[in-house]
Amino acid sequence: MTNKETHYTAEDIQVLEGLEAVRVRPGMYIGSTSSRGLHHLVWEIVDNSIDEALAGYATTIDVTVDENDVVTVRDDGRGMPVGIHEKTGVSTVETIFTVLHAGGKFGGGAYKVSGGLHGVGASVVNALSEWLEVKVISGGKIYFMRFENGGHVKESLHVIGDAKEGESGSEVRFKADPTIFLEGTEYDYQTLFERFRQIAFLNKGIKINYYYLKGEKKEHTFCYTGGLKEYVAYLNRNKNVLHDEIIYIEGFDQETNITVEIAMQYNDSYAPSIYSFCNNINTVEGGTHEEGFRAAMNRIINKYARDNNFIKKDEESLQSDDIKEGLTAIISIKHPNPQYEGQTKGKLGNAEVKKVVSDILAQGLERFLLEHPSDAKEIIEKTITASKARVAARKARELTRRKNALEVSSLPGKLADCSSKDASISEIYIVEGNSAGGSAKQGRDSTFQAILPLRGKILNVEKARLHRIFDNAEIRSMITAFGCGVGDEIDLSKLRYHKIVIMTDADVDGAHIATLMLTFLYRYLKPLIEGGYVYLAMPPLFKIQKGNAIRYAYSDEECEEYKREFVNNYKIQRYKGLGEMNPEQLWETTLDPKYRTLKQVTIEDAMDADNAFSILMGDEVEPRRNFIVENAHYATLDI
Ligand code: TTJ
Repeated sequence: MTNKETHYTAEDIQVLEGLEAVRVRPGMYIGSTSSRGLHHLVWEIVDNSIDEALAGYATTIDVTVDENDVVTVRDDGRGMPVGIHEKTGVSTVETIFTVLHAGGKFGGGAYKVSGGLHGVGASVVNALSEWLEVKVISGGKIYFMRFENGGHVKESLHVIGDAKEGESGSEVRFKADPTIFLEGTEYDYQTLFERFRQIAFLNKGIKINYYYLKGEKKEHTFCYTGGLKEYVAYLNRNKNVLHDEIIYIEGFDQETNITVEIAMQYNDSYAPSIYSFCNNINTVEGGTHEEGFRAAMNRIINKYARDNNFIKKDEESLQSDDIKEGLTAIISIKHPNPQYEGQTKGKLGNAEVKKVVSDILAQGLERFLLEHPSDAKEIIEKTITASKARVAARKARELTRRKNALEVSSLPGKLADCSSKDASISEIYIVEGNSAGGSAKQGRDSTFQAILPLRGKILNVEKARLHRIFDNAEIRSMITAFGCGVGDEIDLSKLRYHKIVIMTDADVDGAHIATLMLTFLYRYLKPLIEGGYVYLAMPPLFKIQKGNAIRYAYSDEECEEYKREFVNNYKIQRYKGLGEMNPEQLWETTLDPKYRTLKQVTIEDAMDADNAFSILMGDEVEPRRNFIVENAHYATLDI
């Protein structure tokens, strides 16, 4: 009998109530029902195959997204258990897909590594799917089962054929429920690509075949035998590295069952790129593994510098910031029972982790420095240069503070502030150019909108040292206007505006200025981006007018649409710059909360943002040219 729909047992009803709870409050399980939540379904299913690979039983994972938004995930592991589950009385496969939080409990002893932040279980995916099918190959047989309508069993587990000799594995196919995912069920090629690449970097040797069959068919295989070493090489690919050998340290702590893996390499830039992971999840808020990393780095680098006379007895020790400068590092730990805390649950909280990471790193790093004296020399000299720059920067900062204290009002003169003192409703528009600034000042609603016009291009922060950045008048105006401080001293409770809107012309120069601005914010005011306070204004590209009817178009397509609407006898104005708009037009199109479009700037993938910045701002010409050529279609050229 395969069709169970007609008679329910008490247990069935309990199960269905569980899955129904997921459908009533999907956000509680997958964060949101936006595109982000949709992608969560894929992470959730793929995590299971990763676990099987980490347990040593699967080598290859295939992920296919087809024309109809159906996702198939397959691995060559042992196959999910097909026997009857003791507690539920139905097959373990069915249990995995119908009982909330069943994941992990059915495993053969190995802990669930990928869980943690996602870790809500395959049943949640089932609950949010139009239909879901499972295939298991094990013990010489092929098993199949199907669910429909958010997890209702349509066909319970049954044999559909014989397996090939020695073959085993698991396969899940599902179609997300469009009545749940209101932004649609279409997966983004790039989002999946980047996550699969990251998973492959973080788990050396695992092979992920990715097939994206929607539109122009694409496929890609990710497999990195060098793991984190290759990850660091990749992150540094457009930078000048200071030593050829990537520092790589791994260790396992028997007592706590924690695995630690760290790779790092210095480059000649000033910003650190340090990323930490626990169980393959990026811990964006850091935590105890990063604390352990910092402690060991500080101790061992200082010890080596002193032992080898780079720092004299009476000289100051190197600080964390000096040691971080230009360091690209990945810290990846695997923990059997991770605890996350912090605002976005992105901070690892387990106290025991600090010492485990610190001990393993200290030992490995000390050994690396001893065995690679010329690399060690490059590294220590870099950190000493950084410490000298830091002392100079401190002096420069003290200078700016004293200046501010002397002024009657510390707010910059060019700022047209808003009258509201309530930061939660206040906005500041950073506007390129004085003429646009003038229009914005006249067009705005001054109760809650402040305007800060900036002159020309702000300093290229990647190339400049910290102390020079604080000399720059434009940068100082921004910092004082925001009111929240900068760098390590940032205090978001003092932020004077909860919307910081960057408004530049919709041309190549404007895009460049916006990039410079974002670079600065990313490097020195990152919490503002992380907190979702930063936006890009989207001024229209065209005005289409017929008689009294006016339409503003924000893209070429939209312009074509309005042309069709008006048929003939219309006038088109192409805005070359914000300065061409009068105050009323600027208000209507770009400032008025009722009609404007703001694009929120996120650090969805800080690593890629970092890379784009380095390519555009760094010293290397070749990658910059390639980047611009590859992305040239994003720029709107003047007709
Ligand atoms: C657990 O321990 C006994 C042998 O099978 C192990 C297991 O469950 N392996 C496993 C599960 N491999 N792959 C999965 C799996 C794959 C996908 C795509 C989805 C799910 C929910 C599990």
